[in-house]
Amino acid sequence: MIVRTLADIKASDKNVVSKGWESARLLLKDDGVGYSFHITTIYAGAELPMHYKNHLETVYCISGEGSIEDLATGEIHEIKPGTMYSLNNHDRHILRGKTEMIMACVFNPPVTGREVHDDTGAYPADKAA
Ligand code: 9YT
Repeated sequence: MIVRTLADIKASDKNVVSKGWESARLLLKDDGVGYSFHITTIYAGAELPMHYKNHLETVYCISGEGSIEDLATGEIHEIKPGTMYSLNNHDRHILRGKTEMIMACVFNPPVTGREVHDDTGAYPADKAA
């Protein structure tokens, strides 16, 4: 069994800080459960173009407000506490934080550690997978 606290992860090198967001990675590939689990903070005013072409990501909004734009359709979905979105088609999107948002995120395959987005908005494929 794995038991961890958000406070401990935030104080460790598993808390990754990037432009417009930071993410406490509570479960990673090495934990061996087949996915990674993160609590991500999207900063107020952040505008984040992303395209996880090597991963599937599902996100649940715990607090805050914002939106996600589906770049394939132009559709914009409001995000508020209780909203879930799943990028089941590796969807290209822009995530916008109207306020600070706290999001629970799952990645399949799991991220391995300290990934941040590349120029295309992706994390690299895990070569060892
Ligand atoms: C919600 C989202 O995609 N945020 C970007 C960071 C990502 N969730 C991560 O690496 O934890």
